[in-house]
Amino acid sequence: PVERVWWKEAVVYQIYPANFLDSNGDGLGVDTIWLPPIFASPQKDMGYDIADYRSIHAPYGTVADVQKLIDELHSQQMRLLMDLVVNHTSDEHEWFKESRSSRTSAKRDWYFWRDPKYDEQGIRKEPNNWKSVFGGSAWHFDETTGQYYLALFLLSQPDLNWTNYAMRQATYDDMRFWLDRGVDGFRIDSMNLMSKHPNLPDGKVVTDEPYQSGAEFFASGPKMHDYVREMRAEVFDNYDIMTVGELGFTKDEHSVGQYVAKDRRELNMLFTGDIVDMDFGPNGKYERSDFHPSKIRNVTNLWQTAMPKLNGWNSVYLDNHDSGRSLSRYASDAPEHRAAAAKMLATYMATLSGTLFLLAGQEIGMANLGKDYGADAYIDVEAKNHYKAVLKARGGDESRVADVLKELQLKARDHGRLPMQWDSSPNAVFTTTDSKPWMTINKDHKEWNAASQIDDSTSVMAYWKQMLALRKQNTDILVYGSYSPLPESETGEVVLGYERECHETGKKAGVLLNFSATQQRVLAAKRYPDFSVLVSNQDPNFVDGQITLKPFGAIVLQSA
Ligand code: TEU
Repeated sequence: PVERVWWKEAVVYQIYPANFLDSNGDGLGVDTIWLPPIFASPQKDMGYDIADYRSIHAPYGTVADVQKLIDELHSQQMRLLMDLVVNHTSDEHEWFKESRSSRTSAKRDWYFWRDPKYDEQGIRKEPNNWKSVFGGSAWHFDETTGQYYLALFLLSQPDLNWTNYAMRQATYDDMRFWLDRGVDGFRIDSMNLMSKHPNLPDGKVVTDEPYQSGAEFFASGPKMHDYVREMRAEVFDNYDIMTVGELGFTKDEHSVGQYVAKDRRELNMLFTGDIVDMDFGPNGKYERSDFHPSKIRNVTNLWQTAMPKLNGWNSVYLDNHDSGRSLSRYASDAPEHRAAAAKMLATYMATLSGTLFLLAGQEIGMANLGKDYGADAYIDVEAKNHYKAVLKARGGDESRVADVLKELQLKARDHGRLPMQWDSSPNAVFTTTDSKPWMTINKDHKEWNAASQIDDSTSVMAYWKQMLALRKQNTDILVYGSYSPLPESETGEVVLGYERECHETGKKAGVLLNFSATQQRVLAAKRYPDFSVLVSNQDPNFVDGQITLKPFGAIVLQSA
C-alpha cells in the first residue's frame, strides 16, 4: 500500500502575491498556500530574479510579517510553501555584483563566465549558440572584465554555477534560514537546469534562427542528481517538508522517475511541463497548435499510471503563473459553456491521484483576457519580447502580426497573473477604486467574481468546495487509490474516462469528463449497473446503460 503522508493529501492554493489581497480564508477546503517568490528583487521577472534570499520585497512586507503569516497559518493547521529560485539570481544580488567585479573575485566561479569567440572576420561572438527562454542569446557580454556570462532567462537573471561547492553551501544556508522559521516546503524553480554539460557545447541546430535551444546540454545534466541528493541530505531531511521540483524540458518517463522514485531520496514530486504544453507548437510556446482532448487523455494516462510504477508521487495541476488559463485553452470560456467547463475541470483535478495545486481564481472560473484586448494589454516580459521580435522580423507592420496576438490571447503568462476578481466594483476590490491597478483587471469581473458566487449553491465556487470535500471524504480512493483508464472504445474520442479504486476496501469510482462542446453518449455506463452518482455538473441522464454527457459534462459514479 502507498504510504500516507500530509503532503500527499494537501490541497495547495497558489497565490500570486502581486495580484491577490489579504483575506481571512473563504472555507474553500485548501490547506497549503504556495507563494511565488516574495523576496527582495528588482522585479524584472515578477520576483523570480532574487537579490537577497533573506529579505522580503518591501511592498509585500518584512521577514517579521512572513513569520507572522507562517505562525497564523500553522495555528489554523495550514501550511506555507515557498518558491526556491536557486538556478539563478538577480544581477543585483551581492553574489553577482562581486562575481562580475573582477576575473579574480572570490565569487567569480559562482556564475558562468566565458571568453568570447571570434568569427573569421574577427567579430566577437557568444561562447555558444544557446537561446534564452525569453528570446535572444543566453550569453551577455560584460565590459568590466571582457567576458560573457550565462543567463538562460533574462539577462538580469544570471545562472548560478552549481559545480561550485561554496556557492551550493551558501544556498543551503539560505534554505535553512526559511525552514528554521517554519516554512513547510519549497517549489523548486527550474530544478533540472542546475547541472549543465561541463563543456557547454553548441545546441543542435533545429531552426534557421541564430540561437538554438541547447536544452539537451543544460537540462538534467550529468551532476543533477548529485546536487538534488546533496540538498536533500544536507537540508531537506532535517525538516518535515514538501518538495516539488519544476521540470521543464525533461519529459521522458525514465528521467522524470529519477527525481521522484522514493528510494532515490530526491524530491517528493514534480511539475512536469507537459500539462501546460498541450497547445504549444513543436518549436515553441507561441507557435500555433490546436488542443485536442486526446492530448489530455495521453498526458493524464501517462503520469497517473507511471508514477506508481516509478514509486513516485504525482502533482495534479492545470494552471500556474506561466501560462494562460486552462479553462480558456483546454475547455471553454464561451458564456454558454463557461460554468460547466470550469466544473468539469474541477472534477478532473479533484478525482486524480496526487497533490492538488490550484491557481487562485480557478475556483471562480477565471478566464483569459478576451479577444478584444490588444497587444498592449500584455505586459509580461516573455509576451513583450516575443511580440517585439516577430513584429521586427515582419518589418514593424502591425497588420501582419494578428497570428501572434492570437497566440498571446491563449498562452501569455499575463492570463495566469490577472488580479483576483473579488467583486464587480471597478477594481474588483483588488485595489482601491481610485488607484490604477498595475495590470489589467479582466473586465469580465463584472460577472465573474467571488462575491457573486460565495452564496450561490450552483456556482463554480460551490462546486469546487463540494469536490474538495468529496476528495477529503474519499482520500482512500481519490488520493491513494489506483488509476485505470477506460478504453476509448467505451468513452469516445473526446471523453476522458477513468476508474479509481481503493484496493484495501475494493471501493471504486468511475469518472467521465466531456472535453467537448457537443453532447456525447458514453457506453462506459454499462460497467456500472449498480452505480450511484457521487457528483455531477449536470442532471444525470441515463438511458439503456448509456450516459449522455452534456457539453463539458462531468460525472463521478460510485460502486455500491
Ligand atoms: O519557469 C521556468 C521555466 O521553465 C519557463 O520556461 C516557463 O516554462 C516559462 O515561463 C513558460 O512560459 C520558472 C518560473 O515559473 C517563471 O515564472 C520564471 O520566469 C522562470 O522560472 C525564471 O525564474
